[in-house]
Amino acid sequence: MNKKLVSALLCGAMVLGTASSALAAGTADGQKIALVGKSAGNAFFEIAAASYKEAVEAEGGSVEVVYPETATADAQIKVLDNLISQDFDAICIAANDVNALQAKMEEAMDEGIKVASFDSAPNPASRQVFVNQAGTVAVGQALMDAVLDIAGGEGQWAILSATSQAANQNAWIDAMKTIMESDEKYSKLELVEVAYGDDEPQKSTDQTAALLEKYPDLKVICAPTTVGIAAAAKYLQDNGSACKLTGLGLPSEMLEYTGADDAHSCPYFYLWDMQGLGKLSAYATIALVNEDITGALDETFTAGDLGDFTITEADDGGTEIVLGLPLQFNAENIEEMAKLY
Ligand code: RAM
Repeated sequence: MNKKLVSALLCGAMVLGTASSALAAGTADGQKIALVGKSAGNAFFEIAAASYKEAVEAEGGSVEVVYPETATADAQIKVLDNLISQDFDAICIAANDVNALQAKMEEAMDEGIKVASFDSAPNPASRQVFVNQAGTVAVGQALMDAVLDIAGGEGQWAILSATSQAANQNAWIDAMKTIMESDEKYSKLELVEVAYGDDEPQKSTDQTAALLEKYPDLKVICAPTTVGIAAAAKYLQDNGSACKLTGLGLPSEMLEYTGADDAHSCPYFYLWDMQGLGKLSAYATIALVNEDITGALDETFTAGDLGDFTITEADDGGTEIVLGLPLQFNAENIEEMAKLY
């Protein structure tokens, strides 16, 4: 069925149904949106989804949050199959693979469903918009400089990633590698391994233990995943390891491990405004459904009280909407930030 028609009918029904009680029109009145995370049980997606839902509902729409059974493309394809057969106006997804979702995403678009993405981008042909929480190079630069600083300018370091196919982690890792090659100041750092904890706490812990065993002189682990960094932080701290940690984490999950002294495994780490990520992704999806934007370069839209955003060029040849800069969390601000997310 033609999704635009359905959406128009739904909008009409909503307006008729609420005309007497609520006269204020929301920009998402009657919109039905599905939000798909990378995997269940990850606080990162729960926090983003809560803000996303709140923003869409405040504008009169509804959101179904769906998680695949595992952090794989196959599991997301099953979810997409199911969603495409229903009457959603839009799907917003954090992709578990850059290319593997393309056929499904194209099928959704052919059905008239708007396709947005956030956090982890499927390739440009698979999406209309991508909300990037922070520029890919900006994240790579922040992490590379943290590794250099924490290692004291030299020595072995390793990456503890999520899944080997994760679009966002792989983009950050590529950015880190390019930055490391680009400046002499990183030349005394040796990246010994990229390990994968699959965004599962136990596997991430096991991978941390294996890295320490394989590389007894390891100075720093960089975990660009909230699940991986929390697992590694606990393992390193519980074992009094001399190896230090940085990466991308949720302040609430890193509170007891963050500090500049030997008692803490992580001197500092990064993330971004999580509530902002949910909200901006929500407004980008709404704008797409309303055809205020199509995802083309230089288009602009208003994301509620976050203000105006412009669609810019992404590193992968597509376009993106960047929320802001990566934020650093350290001994000074961790307590305050842990209250937020
Ligand atoms: C994990 C997920 C997510 C990533 C964060 C930093 O929660 O892999 O995609 O953005 O870490």
